[in-house]
Amino acid sequence: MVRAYVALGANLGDAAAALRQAVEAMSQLPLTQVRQSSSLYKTAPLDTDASEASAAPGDDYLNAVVKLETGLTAPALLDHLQHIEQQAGRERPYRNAPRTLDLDLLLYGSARIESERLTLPHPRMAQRAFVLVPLAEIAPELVSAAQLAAVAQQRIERLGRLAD
Ligand code: A4P
Ligand code: MG
Repeated sequence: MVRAYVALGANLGDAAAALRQAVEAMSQLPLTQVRQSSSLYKTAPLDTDASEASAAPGDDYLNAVVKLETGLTAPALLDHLQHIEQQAGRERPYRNAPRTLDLDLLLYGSARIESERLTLPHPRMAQRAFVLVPLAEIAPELVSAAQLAAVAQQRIERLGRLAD
């Protein structure tokens, strides 16, 4: 079994419900258990296309991070995460509407992968308070004080429990 961390994000529709459903869906994946979930956080939208993280227009996001134990390979886990995203996307009101759910694989054990469809660790996680703060909540040994200080200007507010 490998320990993996997944970042969840949504900023459309009932984002809290989308994140809770995603956790439930992950708990039902083959060979996989959800071991821990962070709190739910409300976060300022970031422009992730910019070379440095900067504010973007749009609604606030809800974000969280969960810890999984899985017997799936990393590519198989990514396939399943993308399938869960697609299921949530079926509620999209029109074609090409922004996605209601984003699931990013942050870490898969100590794997380092650079393939066309999967980069591990997630290449942009260190620039994002919406990843580092919830990750630090459930895995403080994985996030340094210096990393948190580097994203301290990004707005993030803890709302409460994500799941029971
Ligand atoms: N891919 C490669 N490595 C990975 C990985 N480790 N985990 C590939 C997941 N996917 C990985 O992802 C595009 C491709 O990345 C996939 O086909 C996969 O093969 P995507 O989710 O389809 O597309 P995307 O969402 O446009 O890209 P990405 O990088 O997930 O977007 P971002 O950068 O995550 O931006 N602001 C706040 N506050 N909170 C947010 O959650 N999210 C975004 C989305 C922007 N701003 C945000 C938030
Ligand atoms: Mg993504």
